[in-house]
Amino acid sequence: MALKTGASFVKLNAFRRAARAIDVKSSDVRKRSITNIVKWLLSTRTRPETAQNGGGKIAEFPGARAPYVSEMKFFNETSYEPIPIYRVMDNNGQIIDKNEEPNLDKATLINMYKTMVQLSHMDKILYESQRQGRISFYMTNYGEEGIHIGSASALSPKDLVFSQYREVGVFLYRGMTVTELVNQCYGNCEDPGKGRQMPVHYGSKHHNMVTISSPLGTQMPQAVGAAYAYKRVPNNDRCVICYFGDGAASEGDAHAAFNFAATLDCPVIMLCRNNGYAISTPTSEQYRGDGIASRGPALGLHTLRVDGTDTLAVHNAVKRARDFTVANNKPVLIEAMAYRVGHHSTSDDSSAYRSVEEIQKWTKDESPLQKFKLYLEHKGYWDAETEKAWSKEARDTVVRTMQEAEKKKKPNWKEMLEDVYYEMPPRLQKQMKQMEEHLKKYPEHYPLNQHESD
Ligand SMILES: Cc1ncc(C[n+]2csc(CCOP(=O)(O)OP(=O)(O)O)c2C)c(N)n1
Repeated sequence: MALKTGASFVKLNAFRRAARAIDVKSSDVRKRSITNIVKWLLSTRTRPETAQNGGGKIAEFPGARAPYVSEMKFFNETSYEPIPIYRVMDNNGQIIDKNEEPNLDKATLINMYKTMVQLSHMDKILYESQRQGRISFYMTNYGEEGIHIGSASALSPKDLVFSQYREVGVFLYRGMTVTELVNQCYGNCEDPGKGRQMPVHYGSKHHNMVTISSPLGTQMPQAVGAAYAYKRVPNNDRCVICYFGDGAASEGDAHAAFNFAATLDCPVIMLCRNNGYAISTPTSEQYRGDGIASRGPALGLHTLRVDGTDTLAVHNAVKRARDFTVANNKPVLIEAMAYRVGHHSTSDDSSAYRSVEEIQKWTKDESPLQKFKLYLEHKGYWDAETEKAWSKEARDTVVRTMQEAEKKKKPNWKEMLEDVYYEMPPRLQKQMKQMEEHLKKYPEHYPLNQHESD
């Protein structure tokens, strides 16, 4: 590769001339001369200015290898073409280029679509359950189902997932049940987190899904660190995928994660869900460059931008990224473009900062569910009858699960002080004792009958 550069061409010619001269020398002199020439050939970064390449000179500073120019020119976001958006289907679910249609069997395609529908029913019912005061908080995923299912279907179950909070479809596709997810939202005694986290902060060791952290960006350097650990395992065949939003990409941790991933050559897919908003901050106020994707090449990341409303395109992108990252131990950045159709969360009212027309524009033609359904219909795998039957079953599952979750007791209050230390330190034991006495004294103020007891 080094021989492609201008500096190396000059060296190569000089080497040829020297080699001809050496031919006529004694064997001792010849050996010394060859050693010196090889050393010189390998010393590519010793002088800033090294060679002539056409008319311009190539600078070889330790920090940059680039041509010298005498015309001053600043570079900005308009100096480059925008990174194009890869897609496979049009808005009617028709394949644009047959060569790009993924080779997925009927059962897999139907399972993908069913999971998307299940997810949207779960969103609808849990959102309403928060409005009715049954759970404390919820976040919907409308408009981003294609990113969840397209990516999850391209991964191996053994790959490790770090998510933000708006990727529950990935949990569903990897086999977490609606019951497990609803138990977490209700914080009941079957929630593995024992009710200590806010709703939607899922995690599952069994499914290789790291528990979600609220502070934005937390998962990003962690994901890179995990990928670095995988790379050190001989014959590694696993990768890490890290989901994050366009808002989270503005955190300092995002930059640290990208740079570590590139410089440490980590098998990690950094997947940005660019849904246009970070709560009320539109992307026009979030960044001035060409989205998140443009940061990839700048930092040495293999980068692709994909239509996140096209489930097949996301599938292809993540599959190719996975193959690449595992084979080469190099990170990939994928920016999946979509639109956050719902409010940010149950604590938000997006009508304060965007118009109904804007939302309609994205729900009308760009629904990932609709596009995928049309694709399945064209293939003869789905019709109005199957849609109706599955929609009912998916809805009933959530309603039934919610009713069961509600009846389950909350964890024993003592759990709030457990699980941090292997042996509870004296100060926590003291707090536990004080709380016990307090509850004995004022039982009428605490709904203890709703919690599990000792
Ligand atoms: C460090 C930190 N700062 C601020 C917040 C508050 N916060 C929660 S979600 C959010 C928006 C994140 O937007 P984005 O990453 O684009 O994801 P999206 O919600 O759009 O899926 C903000 C600012 C936080 N949780 N953590």
